[in-house]
Amino acid sequence: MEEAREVRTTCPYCGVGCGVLAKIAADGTTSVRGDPGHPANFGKLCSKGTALGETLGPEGRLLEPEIGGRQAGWDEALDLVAEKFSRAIAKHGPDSVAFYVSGQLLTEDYYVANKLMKGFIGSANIDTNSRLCMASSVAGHRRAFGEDIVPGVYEDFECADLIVLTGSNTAWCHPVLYRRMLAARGERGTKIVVIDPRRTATADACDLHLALDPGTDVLLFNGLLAHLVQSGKIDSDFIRDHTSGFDATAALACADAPSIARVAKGCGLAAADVQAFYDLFAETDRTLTAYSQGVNQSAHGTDKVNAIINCHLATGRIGRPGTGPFSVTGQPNAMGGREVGGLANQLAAHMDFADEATIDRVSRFWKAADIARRGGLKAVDMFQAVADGRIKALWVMGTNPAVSMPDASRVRAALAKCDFVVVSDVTRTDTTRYADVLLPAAAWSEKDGTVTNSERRISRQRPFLPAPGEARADWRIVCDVAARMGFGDAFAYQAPAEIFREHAALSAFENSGERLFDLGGMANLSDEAYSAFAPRHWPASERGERQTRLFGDGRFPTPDRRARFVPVRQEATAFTVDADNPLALNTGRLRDQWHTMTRTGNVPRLMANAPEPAVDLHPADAAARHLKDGDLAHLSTRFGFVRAKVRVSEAQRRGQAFMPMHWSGQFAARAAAGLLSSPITDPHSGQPELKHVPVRIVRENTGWAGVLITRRDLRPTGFVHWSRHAVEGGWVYELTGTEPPDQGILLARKLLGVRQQDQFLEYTDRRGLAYRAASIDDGGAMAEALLVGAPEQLPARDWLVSLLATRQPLSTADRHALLSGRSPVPTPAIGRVVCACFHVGINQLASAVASGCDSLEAIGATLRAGTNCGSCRSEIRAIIDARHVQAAE
Ligand SMILES: Nc1nc2c(c(=O)[nH]1)N[C@H]1C(S)=C(S)[C@@H](COP(=O)(O)OP(=O)(O)OC[C@H]3O[C@@H](n4cnc5c(=O)[nH]c(N)nc54)[C@H](O)[C@@H]3O)O[C@H]1N2
Ligand SMILES: Nc1nc2c(c(=O)[nH]1)N[C@H]1C(S)=C(S)[C@@H](COP(=O)(O)OP(=O)(O)OC[C@H]3O[C@@H](n4cnc5c(=O)[nH]c(N)nc54)[C@H](O)[C@@H]3O)O[C@H]1N2
Ligand code: SF4
Ligand SMILES: [Mo]
Repeated sequence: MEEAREVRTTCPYCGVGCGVLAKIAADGTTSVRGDPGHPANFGKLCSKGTALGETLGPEGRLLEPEIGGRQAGWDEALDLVAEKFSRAIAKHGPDSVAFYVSGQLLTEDYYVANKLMKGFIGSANIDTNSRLCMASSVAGHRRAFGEDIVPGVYEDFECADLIVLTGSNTAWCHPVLYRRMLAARGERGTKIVVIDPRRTATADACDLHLALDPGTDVLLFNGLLAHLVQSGKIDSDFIRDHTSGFDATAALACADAPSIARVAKGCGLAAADVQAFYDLFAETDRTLTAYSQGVNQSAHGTDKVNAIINCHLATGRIGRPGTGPFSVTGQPNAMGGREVGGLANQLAAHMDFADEATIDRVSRFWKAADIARRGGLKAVDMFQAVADGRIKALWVMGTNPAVSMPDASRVRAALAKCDFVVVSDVTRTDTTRYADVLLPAAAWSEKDGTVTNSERRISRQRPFLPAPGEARADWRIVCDVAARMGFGDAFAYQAPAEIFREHAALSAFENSGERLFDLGGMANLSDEAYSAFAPRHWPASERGERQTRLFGDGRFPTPDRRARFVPVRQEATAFTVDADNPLALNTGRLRDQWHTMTRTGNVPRLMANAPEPAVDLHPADAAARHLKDGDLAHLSTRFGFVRAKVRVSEAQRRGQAFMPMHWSGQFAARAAAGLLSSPITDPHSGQPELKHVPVRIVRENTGWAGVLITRRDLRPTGFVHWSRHAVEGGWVYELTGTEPPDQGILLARKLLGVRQQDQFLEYTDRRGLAYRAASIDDGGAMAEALLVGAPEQLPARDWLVSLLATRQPLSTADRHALLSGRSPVPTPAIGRVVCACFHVGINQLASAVASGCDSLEAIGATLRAGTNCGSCRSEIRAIIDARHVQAAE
């Protein structure tokens, strides 16, 4: 038998980039834990990272290439891809083809895809889902610093005295970094200000929450700059010695935001709160401003970024411990993608198309005769070009644009129309439906390469399982196609280490310090050293300079070495609410889900906290629409419509709604936020305004509700609304319709898969308004149950789940109970799961609080809830606080 072994790798989810130890036991079972030696997380993992071990099974994986839906061998599939791309290029030119790639590819995958498109196909039509994610930060950095640089490191969160989190739900989206800042706050009393229209879990634990009106960040930060100028809190020496453009920028800020009263009015905030924020900022030297999609995903995201950076430059708070603007990156390798030049307007290794000498440099390095000479199409424009037939062949890798692109119905129509679509993925998705050729990619546990996290730290992802079936690494697939297109010499890599060395060498090529992105010191890394590679920051140049925090010397990678102030003014969001679409729809993330749920959606404990697609509404907005918690709503914007359940929430401001971005057609009938989102983009970055679109929300008058619990993996059709969530041993399908109940019953019954040998129990009430059925397998255990009736008649899902999970023969009492639709002994349901790590429900927490647990520590000691990743701690605290309020009343 094999020995147990433990492999050091990196989490494939967010940009925190936590180290993971994957253990393969002697019997072949795998488990994961945080890597105590990794400097991003020191052993901690969040709920998603903790559940990685549950995403490794072969279920649902693509195992073989497919051509037009039939299985094919690799040679046939690769030949066809190469032929179709070559033919389109020969006939219509290089700009008739495109790659749409992902910040979840490894640097080595990304490097070869970029090299193939820009260097050898000769078009810059390679763009990435980072366009929807980090493009505004990239553009803002380049305007201010001359290069796409995040100056800070994670320790800055620990040695800051004030952390401003704007447009970032850090508690849910970068949980381990959030825990690090809270731990440090416990020691040094760091103040935290959260700027977010919603009262998020992040806002729950802050000192000051500014629930600004959507899209008004520029005004708020212009007001801050004006306040700093007016109160003499600027660092004149720093401005004089290290920056340019201050006067014009300050003048515009003062004109845009002449007084705190004007800012407060324009942002929808209380003047006292604005004043408090400005005073805190003005008085605190060690101030860090971290931002994410509330800033980037905006029609003015680049201006938002520069408005923030302006305030840091004005106070000289950059490049020193605990200071600086800090763009927290989303995907595990958003940074790596930016480094290789995977955005259509970049060329490679932080070089762009601005001058011939640069293009010539990259061309000589790659020995590429036909290098692209100008930028290519950015994501939204790329899909437009697919729609209008300019792009004849498209290759999508590691992203799910049919769900995640704004105006997703148009994107779907474009994919359907495109002559030739290739999709590389690990599983079937809404996008793979449009694939002419489907290529099975190796997944996280099988992949070998590097990723860069938010703090410019490169870590290794190492394989610890063999790829199932015929799945192959993305870099190899790209190289195999390149070879078939006639570029074999330039893509003759045998291993990712070779690609990494070349990438490092390119970053150092003819670079005597003009480009800070320099990995020259790693250009000669041996295979052994690559294999053993420990996490490290860049730059890491050949000259041996090792820097962690950047810009400490006050020198910036602009031609005059000065940072640039960028004058910006507040502009309106692309669309404003009106009588037709009276609410502002905001979209974003949930704690336990990752994007389009292709991995996290299959893990029961990650589905438990928010099992159904829902839209959050302020109580008054819900009441005005006669909507209560759990009702089905119809949401429509000028781009499309979806349906989702209503969640009434005090965390929403009036007039605003929030919908998670996660639900695809694999998990619900029609609940993808992308169908509603606006494709209007920022003029500088091309990033769409995913955080704001006017929406109309009305009640859907449902006639019936049903729940199907089953071992089978189904995609229901014909229902007005359905959604499903993974549970122990199978799936729960929530069904709803607008038909009368008897028709609903007929429709729902079609889902029942009764095998001959199964026993089948069935009950219809006299009036035909309720229906219950269960099928019992050969061993007497419940294989499936369907219950239809009025929503309040349906039993607690926990009970049904426990019946499915046991796989034990059903007792007579259980059978009766199933037919009567009521649990036999009313077992106290644990309720909605709050702590995903230890599966602790809200009812358990409430009763623990009622019986005296009045602190997080006491809850942790009793139920373990909140003691692992900690991302549920704010919710637990809210339950404790609610009890205190009750007690006081
Ligand atoms: N659990 C989980 N974590 C993730 C991911 C995931 O899918 N799930 N994805 C990863 C990725 S790729 C990314 S990009 C990051 C995203 O991480 P975040 O940006 O933190 O997450 P979001 O929920 O998209 O949006 C953040 C907040 O912006 C707020 N916001 C909306 N409009 C405005 C505005 O006009 N101004 C301001 N100041 N705020 C506004 C929203 O209310 C929301 O709370 O998360 C990463 N981490
Ligand atoms: N409305 C709205 N839309 C949004 C956002 C929002 O906030 N609101 N956020 C945007 C942001 S910031 C982002 S980053 C995007 C994310 O959107 P997507 O990138 O579309 O989301 P994922 O579900 O992460 O898609 C990754 C795909 O790659 C597959 N995959 C996983 N590993 C591998 C691999 O190793 N190789 C290959 N070839 N495939 C792999 C997965 O199965 C999955 O299908 O969504 C954007 N869209
Ligand atoms: S915070 Fe969570 S999702 Fe992000 S890298 Fe760490 S474990 Fe993975
Ligand atoms: Mo992202």
